[in-house]
This record gives sequence, structure tokens and C-alpha cells, in this order.
Amino acid sequence: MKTRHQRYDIIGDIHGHADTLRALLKKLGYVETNGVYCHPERLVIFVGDFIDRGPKIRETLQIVRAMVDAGTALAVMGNHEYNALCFHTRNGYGGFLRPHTKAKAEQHQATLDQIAKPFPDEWKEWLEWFKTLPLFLDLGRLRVVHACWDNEQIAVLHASNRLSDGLLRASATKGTPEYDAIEVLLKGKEIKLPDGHTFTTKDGQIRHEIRVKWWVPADGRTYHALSLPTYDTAPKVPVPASKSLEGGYATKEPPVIVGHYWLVPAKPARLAPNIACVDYSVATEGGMLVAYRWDGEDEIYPSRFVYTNAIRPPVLPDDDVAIADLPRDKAYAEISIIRNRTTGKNWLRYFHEHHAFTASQQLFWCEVPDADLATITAETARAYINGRNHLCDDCGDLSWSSIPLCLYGD
Ligand SMILES: [Mn+2]
Repeated sequence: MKTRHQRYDIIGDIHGHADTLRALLKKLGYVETNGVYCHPERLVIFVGDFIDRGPKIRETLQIVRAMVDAGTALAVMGNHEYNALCFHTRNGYGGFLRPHTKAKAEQHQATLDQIAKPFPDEWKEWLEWFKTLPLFLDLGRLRVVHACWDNEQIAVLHASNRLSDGLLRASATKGTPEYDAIEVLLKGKEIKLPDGHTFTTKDGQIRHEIRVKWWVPADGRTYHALSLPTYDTAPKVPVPASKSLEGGYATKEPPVIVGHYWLVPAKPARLAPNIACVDYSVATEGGMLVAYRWDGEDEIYPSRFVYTNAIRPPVLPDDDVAIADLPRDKAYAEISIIRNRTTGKNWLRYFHEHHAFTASQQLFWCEVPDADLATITAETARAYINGRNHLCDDCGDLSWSSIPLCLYGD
């Protein structure tokens, strides 16, 4: 008889993109009840990196924590949560475990602006919650960690799978075994380039190390072949024997799902038969939030990735131009299609002065791709808006509307 396994949806780095998270959860069949997303047969596993970068960090944390507290999701720690703990923990020598340099503060700025400064007491609670997140999850036939699975480094933690104050302090000191363990699990493996070689990151920083495909044994392979993602400029000379790369991750071991690697948005693919990354840069232009639906398989199936393109608050400068005024519909609403001269995007504007809801909900907007323009008529406009993202007329922000546009008689 076939054993029934718990089935999981492993969701990649969110970085404050709460609207996109809601859209992905909905696509995966999770329904929100009393603030908690739930699926009748499945659980979510979040790979960490909830904070920094994006516009709705607090809401992201609220969605994730509500699910973890209710038992509809598990979550592991990302390097951004770890860095935040170090940034806000005093080192006992007048400074902090993570120095408050300009570069490090900038990486953390969105979280400082959105939570730490306006809600300092609440922020302390979030930091305490971060400490409850496991550093890795070994579920027997499935493993989840933010960046890299390494049995030797996991052994260093002596079965302690939480960041206690002692482990936090030890791990913040370079040269300790705890430092290496946290680096590897949460940030992945890096190797130093040969002398004279550097590469430049997306942020413009010059680096002397590259991230490597930690599951691949180094034996004889080049820096270029081992780089993750593949750096075209990485030298095509063999990497010298290096302890940190010994062995790789055996293909017979259970599948590992990670986030972290900020992959270039593309159709998600596995990295190896038993390795998948679900981080496709939701916080960058054109990015996506990705999930892997695991049903007990020992190998990653490319068909089981599910993803949503990042939903961003649109720019609404005052250079909109009407390109079509449609006749009023049966509800006698004003309907027009507007093109924004700066962004080149089209918006369907639907205004109904007798709408059943409050004043701010009388005006509905949604984006219209060029290809759909010809399909919109007075008869179809209302149906077109329903089920899409609506713009909130109060704040100009995009919201995944829980109130569909329905009028009396619908
Ligand atoms: Mn990360």
C-alpha cells in the first residue's frame, strides 16, 4: 500500500511583497479565514527572507506568522532575518553584532522605515519571533533550508536548531565553527577567486569570492562551472582541492529546497535532480514569487513549480490621457480607458456613483494589457475588472480586492 505523506508547498523569498504572496497563496488553493490562509490537504513551508526590500514587510510577516501559529505553515530562517537579529543586538562593546555601516543599514532600510522606527515595541516582538524559526527542516524525505544543506555544518549546531542568544553571539564572530555553520546554511558556500580575479555584483560591489553550486563536487571543475548563478566572467580554470566543497550533496539523498539565490526570473527549473531553488527575485523588476508543490517525490519535477509575477504598486503620475470613452453600461457607470504617457500602460476606469459600498469604492481601476484593449466594451468592462487587482482610490496602492465589483441584482 502506498504511504500517505504530508504534502507541502514550499514558497520562496518574499521580501515584503505581501500582495504577490496573497496572489500566490490564492493560486495554490489556500483560502483566508480570520486572517489565516489554509488549505484542506496541504501545508506551506516558507524558506525565509520575509523582510527588507519590498513595500509591505509588516503585512508579509503578519501573513506568515498567522499561518505558522495556526499550524498551516512551517518556516525557516533566512539570512535577512539573521542579519536583522545581529543588526539589533548589542555586542557588549558599545556596538552591535552587525555593524551599522552605511551599506548594511541600506540593505535593511525598508524594514527600518516600515516597522523598526514607526513600531519599535512591535519590532522587538518580531525579533523574538525570528529567534523561534528553525535554521533547517529535515522532514525525512524532504529537506528545506534557506541556502545550503550541509550535514557537517548542521552537526556543528549540536542538534540546536534555533538561534539561542549564545549561538547568535558565537555565530557573529568570524573564525568560530558557529560562524561557518550559519554562513553555509543561510548564505551558501563561497570560494575565493584566484588572485587578480574579481566579479561585480548586481549592487555594484566588487567581490573576491563567488557563490558556488554546493551540491556539485569540485573535483576538477572550473570556477566558471561551479559559479551560482553562472558568472560569464568567472575564470575557466579548475578550482584547487578545497575542503569546503568536498563531496557535494549525493543524488541519493532526499530532495532539498532552498531560496536565497536571487535567480534571474525565468521559467522555474530544478538545479539538480534533487535540488530546487524557489527564489526568483520577486523584489527586482520582472521578478516572480515561486512555489514548489511537493507530493512525496524523491526527485524534483519541473512541472511542479507554481509562480506569480510580482504585483507592484503602479506609478500614477498626472499625465494620463483617455484613449476611449465607452458608453455607460446597464448600471449607468462611467467607463473609460486611459493610457499613461510615462509608463505606456493602459487602465480601465470604472466609476459608479450609486455603488452599494463606500465612497472610496465607487471608483475602480485595473490595468489592461494592449492585447485586451479591443475586447473591452460597456458590456464586458465590469466582468473584466472582477477578479483582477483593483486600485485603492484612497491611497493609489494596489490591493488584492476582497470586495468584488458587484452591483444590486448580480
Ligand atoms: Mn537570502
